[in-house]
Amino acid sequence: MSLELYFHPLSSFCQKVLIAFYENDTPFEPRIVDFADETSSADFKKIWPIGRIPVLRDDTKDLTVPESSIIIEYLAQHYPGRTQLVPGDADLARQTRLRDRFYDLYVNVPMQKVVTDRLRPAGKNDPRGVEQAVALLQTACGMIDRDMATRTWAMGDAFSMADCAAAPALFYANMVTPFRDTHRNVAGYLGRLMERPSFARAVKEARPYLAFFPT
Ligand SMILES: N[C@@H](CCC(=O)N[C@@H](CS)C(=O)NCC(=O)O)C(=O)O
Repeated sequence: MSLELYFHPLSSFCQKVLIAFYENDTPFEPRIVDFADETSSADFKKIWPIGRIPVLRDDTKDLTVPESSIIIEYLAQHYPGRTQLVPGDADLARQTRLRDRFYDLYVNVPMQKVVTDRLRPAGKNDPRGVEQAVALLQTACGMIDRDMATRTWAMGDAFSMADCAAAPALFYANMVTPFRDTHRNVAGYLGRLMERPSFARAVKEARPYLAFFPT
């Protein structure tokens, strides 16, 4: 097997990449990284000292590819399939990347801020940071709600890398600050994402670990 994916099923950025793999039935060897396990964590940091998952290893090219968006770009370029994750048209590709960045930076990252704050030891919380993260999430949800009033997927009719980014980010954001009653179009979009077989599979695989998600 030439592709190895270092990941954890519960991680939102890893699910983003899993969706891309599942969209095109791209085979890979799963390598679960358990940060709670010292050996697993130390072994992973030998591959990517930054210590963030997901990371892809492509042995045929002797390449280590970190960062979820870069991994998806890599798959789109070297292992293309029926779902074109990044459009061939340069303008559409740029817009897809913008939406991918948007979901990562303004939904996924603030969602993680809220979640990881819940895991901090007593006295080490960052209430101001959490407040800012929730405000950013609200702003982002308002923008997505307007955008998704007329769209099926983030880029319109075609499923793309932007939807890979959106799915887990919105899934967990909805657990942190539910938007069913406040942002109907976002809720509708999340519903469609949940029904997409690639994301449904990623969520199913995460279920055994969801008990570790701090509520
Ligand atoms: N920009 C990175 C973010 C990856 C990221 O934050 N991964 C989280 C899991 S969802 C992680 O590895 N956290 C471990 C840590 O922060 O120690 C990407 O897009 O891949």
